[in-house]
Amino acid sequence: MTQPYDPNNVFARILRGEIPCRKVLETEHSLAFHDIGPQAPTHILIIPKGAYIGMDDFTTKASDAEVADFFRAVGEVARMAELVETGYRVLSNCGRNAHQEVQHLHYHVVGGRDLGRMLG
Ligand code: DGP
Repeated sequence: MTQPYDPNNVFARILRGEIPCRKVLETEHSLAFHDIGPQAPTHILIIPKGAYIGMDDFTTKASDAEVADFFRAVGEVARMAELVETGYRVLSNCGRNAHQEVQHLHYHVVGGRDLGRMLG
């Protein structure tokens, strides 16, 4: 059984303005801000404004407009951070095996240095 969405998770609190963040981009359905513990010179998180834990509920419950807005925001953040020419990594940890820490869907956009190879 999947867990219910916790409205008091840290990203829900950022969305409500209860916790500050260093905002990068805000769109109708998405918010992007700097990660609190950057793993590279650029480390930005993109989240949907809706209450989605991971890719499963996002892709089954969100509207087409929310999904399109979110993925466009991911691309726009990479452009805004000037990562397109040098390259960058996009990843999302979903669930227990991926060690998802915050239970609100988020994509990491990481770049600004050589990130090494991943998955072989
Ligand atoms: P993950 O393991 O994929 O669930 O990563 C969660 C990320 O969220 C992690 O890189 C650190 C970041 N994070 C946790 N709490 C906060 C916070 O209060 N503010 C910001 N900006 N980032 C946070």
